[in-house]
Amino acid sequence: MPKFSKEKRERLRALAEGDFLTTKDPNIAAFLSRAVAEKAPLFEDAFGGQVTCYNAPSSRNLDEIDVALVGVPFEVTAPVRAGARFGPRSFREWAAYRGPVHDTWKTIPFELCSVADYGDVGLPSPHDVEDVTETVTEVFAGFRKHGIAPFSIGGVHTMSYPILKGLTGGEPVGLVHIDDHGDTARGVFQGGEINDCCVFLKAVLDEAIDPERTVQIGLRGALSNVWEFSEDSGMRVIRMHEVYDIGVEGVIEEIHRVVGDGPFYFSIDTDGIDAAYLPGTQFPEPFGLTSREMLKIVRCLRGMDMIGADIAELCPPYDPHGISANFCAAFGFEILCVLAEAHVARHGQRRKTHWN
Ligand SMILES: [Mn+2]
Repeated sequence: MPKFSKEKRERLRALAEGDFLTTKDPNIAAFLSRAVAEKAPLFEDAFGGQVTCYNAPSSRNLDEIDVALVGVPFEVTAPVRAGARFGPRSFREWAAYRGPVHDTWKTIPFELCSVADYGDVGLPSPHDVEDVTETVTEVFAGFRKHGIAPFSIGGVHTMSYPILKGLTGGEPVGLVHIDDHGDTARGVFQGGEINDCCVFLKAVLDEAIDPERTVQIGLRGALSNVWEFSEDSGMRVIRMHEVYDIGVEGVIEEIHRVVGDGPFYFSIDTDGIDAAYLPGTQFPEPFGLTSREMLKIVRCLRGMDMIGADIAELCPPYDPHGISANFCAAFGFEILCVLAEAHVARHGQRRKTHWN
């Protein structure tokens, strides 16, 4: 083979000039030089130092936060496998490798909003379900008061009830809910009034969510018969067998039709995802959504008025290789981008994240 021509060699060498963070995208370049100047721990020291969600700065000053990344180590009421209390810790570890720029949209949440890792909600009586519920409600009522959009990592799904109660203050919002279970069971379960199976029934009765602006996606398997309240109250329930029939495009159409332009919350139970993609969950089920279907669903929420989100039931003791936490962290970055864009659209202004 002949050697490259002089012209070709020079062109290729010119393209290779610059350093590791060089980019011709002016927005990304501006962000990166600011991040370097502020010593943001985004690209270095991935295996040491302080670990925060997406390397966001730590803060509990509610006046200076637009989007809060919050751990909720809520374990009491776990019906099957134990260990969801370690979810936030595992999530943070994997989230350190995700972001800061969306690979397709080029969204940089840190340029849009003041994003902070709030840390974990402190639970002084972690085995007392009423105390835990009250504590979580109060923290999220504080976020509401300050116009903060929270993205929470559980913890069992029971947490979404006090989160919604505090965050909405009884002004109902829509809900996009991905789950193997409907979480709308009536009555007492395993001896508890507040339990992992009645989360969204209680949220409806507290007027935190409007069932007629709610879509539940992925229901299947065990306990399928106990979610009658969902359909009876007017929720759009897309059971897994219907997802097979209408495809993810059909699911997306239904989300847009039912939730519309108004404010809504996004809640993901990790057991909604097929156990092959996400084994580390409190009660795994086969025949669920694939990781690619999940990606299409979260990306369809862009431009909608998402006021908060959570990922529940990540269970690290059953996730020895980090597959599940890695999924949650990558999926969570998609959520963070949607939340940051929605926050800017709602408030009509931007506020950058600063590391110093
Ligand atoms: Mn659930």
